[in-house]
Amino acid sequence: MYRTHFIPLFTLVHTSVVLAATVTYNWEVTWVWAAPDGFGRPVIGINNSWPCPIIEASVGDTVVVNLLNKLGNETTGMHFHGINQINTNAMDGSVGSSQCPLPPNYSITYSFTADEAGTYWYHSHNMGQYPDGFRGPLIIHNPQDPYLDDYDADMILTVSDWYHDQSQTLVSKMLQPNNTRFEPPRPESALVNEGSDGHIPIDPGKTYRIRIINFSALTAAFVVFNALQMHIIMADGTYVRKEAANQLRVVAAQRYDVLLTIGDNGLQNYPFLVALDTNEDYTSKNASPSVAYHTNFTGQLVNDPKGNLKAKSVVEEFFPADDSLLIPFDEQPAFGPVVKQWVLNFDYCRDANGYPRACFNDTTFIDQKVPTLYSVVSLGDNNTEVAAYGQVGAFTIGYNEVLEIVINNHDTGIHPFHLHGHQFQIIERPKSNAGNWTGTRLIPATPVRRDTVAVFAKSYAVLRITANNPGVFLLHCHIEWHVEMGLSATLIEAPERLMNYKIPQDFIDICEVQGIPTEGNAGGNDLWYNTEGFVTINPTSYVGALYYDDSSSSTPTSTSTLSSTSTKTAPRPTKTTSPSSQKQRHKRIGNLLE
Ligand SMILES: [Cu+2]
Repeated sequence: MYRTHFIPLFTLVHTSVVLAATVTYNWEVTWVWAAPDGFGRPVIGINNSWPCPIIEASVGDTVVVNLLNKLGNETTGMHFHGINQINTNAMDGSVGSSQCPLPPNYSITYSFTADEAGTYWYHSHNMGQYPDGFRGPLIIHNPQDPYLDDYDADMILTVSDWYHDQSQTLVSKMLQPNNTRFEPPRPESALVNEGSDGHIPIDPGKTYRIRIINFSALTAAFVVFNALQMHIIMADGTYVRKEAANQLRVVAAQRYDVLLTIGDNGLQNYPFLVALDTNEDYTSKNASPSVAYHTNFTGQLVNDPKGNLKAKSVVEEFFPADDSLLIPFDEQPAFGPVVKQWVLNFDYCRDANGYPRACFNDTTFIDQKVPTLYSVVSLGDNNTEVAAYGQVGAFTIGYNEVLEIVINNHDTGIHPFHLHGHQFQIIERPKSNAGNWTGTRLIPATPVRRDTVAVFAKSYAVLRITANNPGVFLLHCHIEWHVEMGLSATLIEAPERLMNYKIPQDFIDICEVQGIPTEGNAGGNDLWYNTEGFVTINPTSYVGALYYDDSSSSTPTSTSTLSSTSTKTAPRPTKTTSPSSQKQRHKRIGNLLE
C-alpha cells in the first residue's frame, strides 16, 4: 500500500544559503500486478513496483527523470502537473502536443527546474494511462516556506477513484454510438494513499501539513476531518493567506495544502471522510444513491492503534469552502489590461460517425501527425497561423499580453479545467446555473491563482494569465474520460519567441523511429496552409494501453512482466466484487444525510 510519508523538515532555522542540486530518477515504466482495494489487476508502475514513487526536490533544483518504457506493448509519456516548464516546454510530457509517444524499449530524459514550491503530481498524459496507475506525488520543498514555523511534520494524502477494468476497456465502451448520454465509466472504489486502509499514524499535540492530491480520473473528492478544522495554506501551486475550512471539494487534479492540529488529548483516533462525488454537486438527481455515492471512504488518523478504528465521520450538510475567495499570499493584483479573450463553450457532441465526443466551440480535439510544439518551432513566421495546427483548437497570444479565458460549461456536471504552463487567476467562478458569461462586473483585487478550476454545472469561469511563458500548453478537462472524448484545446503562447527553440535530440529520435514527422504543419507539410495529412475524422476504434494477459497460463508468474512479490499477495482477477470488508468502509453519503 501507499505509505504516508513524513518528510523531515529541512531546518527550522531559516537560512538564506540555498544550494541548487540535481535530483535524478532512473525509472522504467512497467506493468505490475496490484490489488489496492482487494481486487487484483494489472497496473502501470515504476521499476516493477506500485504505487509509483514520490519525486521530491527543493526550490531551484533541477529534476531529471530518465524514463525507459518497458511496457512492451504500449507507448507512454510523463507530464508534471502544475510545473510551468519555463524555457523547457519540450519537457511538458503531453503526448501529441509537446512530444511524440515514447515507444516500448526507448528512453527519453525529462529535465526541468523546480522553480516554484508546492504540491504537484506527475502522470502519464497518454491514452488514459493515469487511471491505470501511472501517477505519483511531486513535492517541491521550500526552505523559506512562509508557514515553516506553523507545522511540525509534513505528509501526503492522495485520494482517487479506482476502476477494476483497464482504461482501454473502459474508454472503448464509452466511445460507442449507443452511449447516447455521454456516460463516463463509473469507479468501483476509492483509494486513499493508493490503498484501502486509510489508517494514518499521528502524534497528539502536533500540527501537520497535509498535502491533499486528487488523482481521480472522474470524481471530485469531498474531504472532511470531522472535528478537526483545516487551515488552507496552498491551493495547487499558490501560497494563500491562511484560511480556515471544515470541508474541501478537491476536484480531479487539484491539490490543497492544509494545516491540521491534533489535540493533546492523549490516546485518540480521528476519523476522516473522503467522499467521491461524480461532479454533480453531491445532488445527482438521476442516479440512484448506490450509483452516485458508493465510493465513500472513512479513514482514521491514528494515535491509539488498539482503540476504536471504526468510528464514522458524519457529515450533515455539504458546504465546501469556496476556493475562488482565497487570497494569494503575495497579494498579486489582477492581471490587466486584457489584450485578448478566449471564449470556450463546452458541450457534448457527436463526431462524423455518430460517436460520443466532447467539444469546445463545436469542435472535438483530434491528435495530429506532428506534435503541435514541433510545428510551432518549424513554421517560422507562419507559426501564428492557427489553421496550421489542425483540429487541436489552437489559439495564439503574443508575449506578455494578458489573456482572459472564459469557459462556459453547458453540461449539468462540474468539470475541472486545467491549463498547462500557468497558475491562472480566477477572476470569476459563480455557482451552478449561472448560465453563460455575460460580462464581468467585479474584478477581485487579488484573485487566487491555481492550475485547475472547478467550473460548476451550467455555469462559467473567467480566468486570466500573463503570456510570459512561451510554449504550447493544453487547456483541458481533467476528467481523463473527457480528455479521451476530445475536451482539449491548445494555447500557443508567444510563438514569435519559439522559432529558435531547440527540441532535444532524444525526443526527435523517438519520433523518427515511429515514422512521425517532426517538422511542418499538423500534416507534416512545409506550407502551413497545406491541409494534406491533417486528421479531421476521429478513429472509430480506440487504441490504448492494455496489459496482455495470457489467460491460458495457470499461474501469474508465468507472465514475465508480473512482479513476483505482488503476485503472492494479490489474487488473480475474477469477476467478483470487492471483499465485504471493503464495502463496509464505503459509508454512503446517502446514509449520512438521513
Ligand atoms: Cu469534464
